[in-house]
Amino acid sequence: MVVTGTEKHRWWKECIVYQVYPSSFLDTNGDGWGDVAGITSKLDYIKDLGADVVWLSPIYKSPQADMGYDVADYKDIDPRYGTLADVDRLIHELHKREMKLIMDLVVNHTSNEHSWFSESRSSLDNPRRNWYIWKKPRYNELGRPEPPNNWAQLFKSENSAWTFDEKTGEYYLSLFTPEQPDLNWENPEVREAVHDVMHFWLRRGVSGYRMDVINVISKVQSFPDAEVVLPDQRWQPGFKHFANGPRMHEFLKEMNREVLSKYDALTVGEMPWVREEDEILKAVGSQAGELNMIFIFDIVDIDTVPGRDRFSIREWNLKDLKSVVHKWQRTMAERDGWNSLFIENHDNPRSVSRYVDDRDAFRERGAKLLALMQATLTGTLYVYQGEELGLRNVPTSWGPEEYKDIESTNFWERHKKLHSDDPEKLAEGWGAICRKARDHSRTPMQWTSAPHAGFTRPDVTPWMRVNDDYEDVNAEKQLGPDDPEKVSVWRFWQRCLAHRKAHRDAFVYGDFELLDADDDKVFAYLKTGSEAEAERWIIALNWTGDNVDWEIPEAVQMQEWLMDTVDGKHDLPTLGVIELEPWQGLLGRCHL
Ligand code: ISL
Ligand code: CA
Repeated sequence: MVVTGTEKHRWWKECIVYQVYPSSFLDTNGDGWGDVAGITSKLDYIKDLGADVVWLSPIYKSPQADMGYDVADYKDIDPRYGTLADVDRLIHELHKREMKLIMDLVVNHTSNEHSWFSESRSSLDNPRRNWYIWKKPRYNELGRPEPPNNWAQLFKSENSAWTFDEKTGEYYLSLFTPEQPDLNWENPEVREAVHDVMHFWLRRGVSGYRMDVINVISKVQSFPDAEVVLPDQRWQPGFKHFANGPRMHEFLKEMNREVLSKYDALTVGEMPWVREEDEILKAVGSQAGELNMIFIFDIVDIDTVPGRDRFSIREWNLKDLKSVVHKWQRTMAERDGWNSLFIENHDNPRSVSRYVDDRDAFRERGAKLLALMQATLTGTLYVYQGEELGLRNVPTSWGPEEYKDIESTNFWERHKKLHSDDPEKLAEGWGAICRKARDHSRTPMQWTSAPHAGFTRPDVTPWMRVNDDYEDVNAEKQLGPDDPEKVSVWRFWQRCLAHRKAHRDAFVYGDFELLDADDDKVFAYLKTGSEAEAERWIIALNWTGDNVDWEIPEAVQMQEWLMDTVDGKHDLPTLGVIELEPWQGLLGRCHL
């Protein structure tokens, strides 16, 4: 059953969201950091691609312990990115282009340099003491103070998730890093302060929020010890006691009632560490009164060992991917929910390196294959900066000093300590960083073949090194004249997005039918609209580097093939077997 009626057509379902990672987008004042003015100067680039909403990773005042996901003032902009006036100008320029801005709402925690936390930690009886989660120590047999439970810190698992504060002799909860103290959402004053921040930006012209780890705002209040699942470690993953906790839905409903219901806003909640359908539908069901949609991690966690951290490696195959896509395309349709579609963001390696083959011979076809899949699935589509160019991971030749992300540096420091005498184990850990570090998607955007890819001035050193392939892989090269014999990744993305919009009934809203779930080489599916003159489309993706014979299902009445990840014109059969080239993806129109 596909969602029908007035609920069906909403702007936040049909829009294409382009995620900008501000520090790496474009530096216009020569300090080596991307800035808001740089984003404003590139709005036509984003608009011409076919995107209509820009999601900014945090630009608020921040000491940058976690690249701005540690906010020190929710109502002001960090000077490295510019000023509030720059944001007002960005909003104005977006609106002029009938585009919208959504901000990154990071309210599970603040920076330890936020004035709220400075006050809270100043004394046991400070009025803001209860804005954060403070606990008395437990004492061990030697009478030494210890953290109140055994939860591991998410970005440094050899440490406790609790940080001891000498001044008041108590611990505060800091799930991610000590510089990111968790707010106490049990306290209505905290929730009110968050609602006030949300109103502030919505009144300023922002059109919604991506909500950072919004599913960990409610913790089990007894703060119990986590089950020991890593016997060789002192601290244990505590997800069971804070992911989708007891009052999360209550807090989200209150947020919707107090703020979001007063605006026509796009809301997408980031919900790592949750898999259960029922739990997810409680947040995104159209009648839930919570969020429009969430980021589900089944695709970006496909190569991670369940329950382990990002640097654990699980080998995956095409059938895994097909079943995940099938599951959520069907579930959201049948249970009146709504999907977000993404396979790349600032927390993940580049999709062309992760899911297809980024070697020169195949990089462009692979990137186009990923574009064709995403642009034809039901849900709201998110494109991450550089994904539209087919940017790849940094080369394995780069040394550890090029990796800037706290999660990568913490992991590598620990891995070296644990395995410095075991070259094989050491190499395994380094291999995990080369495959999955968040840094891969944080290198500066590649605009031109000029020094630093035109991200900053030639005489300036960017905060992070530009990928070595920028002379070949950059926007300027891909925006050249439209050559049917050599369609760039950017051009192909532009066509996919135009097609998605022109046929939204089938692509944005349509019914998904998987063809041949057991085929481990070709990912083929049908998309069918539900309106009058509904259309049916077939998508066939050769997810291998080999030639593969693929038979068009008899039941499918082909009309014509319209898009092809392989350049040039081919008279492809509309009946029987097609020999698909490596990474060849096709989009065809069928009779109903
Ligand atoms: O990198 C991860 C842990 O392996 C991701 O799971 C990530 O930490 C998680 O999805 C939460 O991400 C969000 O919150 C973090 C911040 O570092 C990420 O950049 C943000 O997207 C803490 O604010
Ligand atoms: Ca700058």
